Amino acid sequence: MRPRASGIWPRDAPFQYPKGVCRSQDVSGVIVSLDKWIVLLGGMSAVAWLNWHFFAAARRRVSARPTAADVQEAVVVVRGGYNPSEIRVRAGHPVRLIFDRQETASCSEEVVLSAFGIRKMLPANERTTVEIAAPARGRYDITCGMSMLHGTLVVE
Ligand SMILES: [Cu+2]
Repeated sequence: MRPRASGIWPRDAPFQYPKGVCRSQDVSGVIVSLDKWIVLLGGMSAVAWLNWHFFAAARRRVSARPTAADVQEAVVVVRGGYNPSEIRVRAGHPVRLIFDRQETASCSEEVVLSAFGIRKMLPANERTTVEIAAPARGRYDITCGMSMLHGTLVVE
């Protein structure tokens, strides 16, 4: 029989773990925590992926390929921006930029390379070629007519 009224464990006291028992061994608690971790990690990777998709991927750069005629050619997809947004070419050699406009949004209907005096309409869902004879070294802006979309032609 249990000793009564010892004063150590009054009947009305709330339940307490005996000393020395680690509460983290409570299995149901661990399972709930794991669930929360999975949800949290899933959410975090979704956010990370979105950031990568919209920011890092949008900043992809590319070097123009020289063709047989020594023309450095690059295709730039125009859809909510310029992709790649940075095109690298060698100075002193002709450059051909092929703008592949895959949208009808009016913002991108015109492309401007002001440093070369180029301003050209890009018909929707068509490829439009812009040629630059022999650019000098430098970084040149590629923008839409309203200067909202931005790309860079890097000549080195
Ligand atoms: Cu625009």
